[in-house]
Amino acid sequence: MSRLIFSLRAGSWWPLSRASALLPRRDSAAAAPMSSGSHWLSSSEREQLLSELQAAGWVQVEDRDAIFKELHFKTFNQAFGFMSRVALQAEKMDHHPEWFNVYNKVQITLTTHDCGGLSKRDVKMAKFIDKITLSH
Ligand code: H2B
Repeated sequence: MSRLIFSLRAGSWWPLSRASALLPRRDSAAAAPMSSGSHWLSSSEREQLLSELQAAGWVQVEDRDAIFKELHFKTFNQAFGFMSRVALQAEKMDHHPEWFNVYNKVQITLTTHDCGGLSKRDVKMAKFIDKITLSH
């Protein structure tokens, strides 16, 4: 019985939420190149900021314009607590990491999808991540 209720409920909201999720996405995608344009890095900024990030343990991803860092925590709780803080910041910035977590390990890739490469937003997010992991 509970299975039937679940599937009826899922069936009633899922197609609707899919449909409404698609419309605003298309609108904001159209505006994205303009808003992300101001976040591009000049080549001198890029050189300077990348060397700072590399000194802090970020590495450049080989086959795409992105940076990567792997973090280890003592416990899953600490890893997940860290991810929660990053998630709140990501929502605030409207800039979301690509990440993978298993137990106490978190792998993070930062890149800006709207402009197909690294931007000031990735640098800001990387610095935020480094700031909150300093205490670990
Ligand atoms: N996150 C990342 N990493 N890159 C983006 O280009 C991006 C994002 N764009 N989060 C945002 C959301 C965009 O899709 C929304 C519509 O503002």
